[in-house]
Amino acid sequence: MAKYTILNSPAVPNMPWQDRPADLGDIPVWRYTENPIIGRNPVKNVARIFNSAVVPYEDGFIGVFRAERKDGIPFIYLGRSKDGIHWSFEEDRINFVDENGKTFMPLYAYDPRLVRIDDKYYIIWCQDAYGASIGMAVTTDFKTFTRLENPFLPFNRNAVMFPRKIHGNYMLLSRPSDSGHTPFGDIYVSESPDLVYWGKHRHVMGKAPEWWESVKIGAGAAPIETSEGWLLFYHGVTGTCNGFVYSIGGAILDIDEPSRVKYRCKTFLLTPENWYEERGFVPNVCFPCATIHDSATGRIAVYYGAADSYVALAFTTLDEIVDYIKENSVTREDDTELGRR
Ligand code: BMA
Repeated sequence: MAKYTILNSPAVPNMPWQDRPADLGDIPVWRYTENPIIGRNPVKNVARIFNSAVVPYEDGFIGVFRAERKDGIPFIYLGRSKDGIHWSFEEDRINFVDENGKTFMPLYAYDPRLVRIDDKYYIIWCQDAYGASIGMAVTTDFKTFTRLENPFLPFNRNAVMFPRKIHGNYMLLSRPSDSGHTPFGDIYVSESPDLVYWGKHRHVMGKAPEWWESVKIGAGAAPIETSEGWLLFYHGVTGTCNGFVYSIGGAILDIDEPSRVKYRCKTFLLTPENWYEERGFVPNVCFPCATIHDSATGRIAVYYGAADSYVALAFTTLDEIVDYIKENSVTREDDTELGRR
């Protein structure tokens, strides 16, 4: 019998999956043995795909992919897959349009997240808005992608939408930043009745004294609604003499007031260890952007960018990850308070 349950989310019996290896030891997340699932030069004119997001769609999966083109500029490409592991990509970047159907492209677009709310799919990414900030678009058919108003002023990154409204409002996590490689950063949540006006900004959680997340943190995958609260996979960054190291962390947020952190794992869940995480365009990066999860079994697949060069996959189950986060949890006042000052 499962201890915990995934709420308001379908069964996805065809999701990618491998069982926990017998010799894994005290580690709550295990890598797909055939990682990386997307290698170099995956599409014409694209050098690398990484930091990308996927959802179940029709009888398979669909995703929005950060594609670094051969001129070095990132855009978002659409990909489709039957099994969530082998992906085929459209040859051209997604053509975003404005409310009149006219092409309206950002100067660049990266780190997309993808979330379904009712029958609409929202793409949220980082782009230029006279400085690095957040772009958003909506689609119902993955053919027409209509831009929405940019939710925030610059500078901001790592915006991640909740998969349902809370207090009747859409909820968006984000990480206010600077225009460069940002040496600071906490996660905030903002709400909107209409996806145009955003407010009620609350602090969710900050960088922590634990060294692996002592420089900055940022939301990763869209939160998973569970019987224990919103399960959030995020990234935590430490600084070394050779630059930043990005690891995957886990927290559980209050279901009605997600600015309150119920549990926060003091250890990372996954940190760069394998060649595709340690070696690449930017070494030592594990950057989660999506999960696929099956409410029937509690299985969770985490999609993460590796070394700004590849897409990789790791697995866990709801029971294992929630117990691990709880057993290793430390929360401080700025985590558990409402986040309003
Ligand atoms: C962050 C973002 C990510 C990237 C990471 C490591 O600032 O730009 O896209 O994966 O740096 O380079």
